[in-house]
Amino acid sequence: MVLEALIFDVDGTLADTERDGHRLAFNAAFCEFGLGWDWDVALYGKLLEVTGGKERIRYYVSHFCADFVKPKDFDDLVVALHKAKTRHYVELLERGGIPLRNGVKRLLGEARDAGFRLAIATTTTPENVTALLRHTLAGEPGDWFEVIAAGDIVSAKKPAPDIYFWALDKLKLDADRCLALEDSENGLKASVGAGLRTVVTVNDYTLGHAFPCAVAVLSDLGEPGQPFRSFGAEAASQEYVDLELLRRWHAAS
Ligand code: XBP
Ligand code: MG
Repeated sequence: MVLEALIFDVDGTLADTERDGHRLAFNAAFCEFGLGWDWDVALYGKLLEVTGGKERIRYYVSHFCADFVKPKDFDDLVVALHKAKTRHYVELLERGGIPLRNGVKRLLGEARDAGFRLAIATTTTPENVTALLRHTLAGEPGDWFEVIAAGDIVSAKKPAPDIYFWALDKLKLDADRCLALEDSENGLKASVGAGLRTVVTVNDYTLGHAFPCAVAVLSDLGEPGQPFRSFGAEAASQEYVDLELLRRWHAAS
């Protein structure tokens, strides 16, 4: 089957956004609301088990915040907190706070030039995706990505496959003509659950995750002179991921 489209996760895959991006924005929102909550780097790693910012706040309150007495309007508080968090996060991106990961810009350029169709499937809020892409790629996000599937457009977030099914539906493509790029166990469960062959590029938070069904597990996409490390038997002969390598992995799996 011919490979026609690449579907990218955002957080951890396009850019290392969690530790020094989302985490800081959550903390800034908690501070603004006078809550005295502080998510340090290690705690945030545990909280990442739950995808979605609003869902993560609720998980924190129920599992790590025994003393907190929920106000009657707790649901509204979560929504307001998350809105403030999104504002802080977008401001951080607008200050150029987070670059794309190694090899991402190169591969996106190569794919676009070759006429590949590009899509995004992410749990994060749409404004966050727009801000990241506007500040890291030339032009508008829509010049790069034909479909942007993000946030609450599906109610079941990753590891549920729904966001990938949504993207595939908009692309009007079968899963076997696409390849997904992910960074986490939850992300891989979602993409594989939608029938997608998936390449994983890990980061500090996801290095220890299990990736049983990935077609390749790599440190990053690599660049000429900055080779990726492979955590499987895949293509150690090549130092960076290009379309040719993706086609090969796609055909072999
Ligand atoms: C991303 C997430 C998101 C972000 C925060 O997961 O889990 O929750 O951390 O985004 P994935 P929001 O990379 O698997 O899509 O606060 O905007 O929800
Ligand atoms: Mg991710």
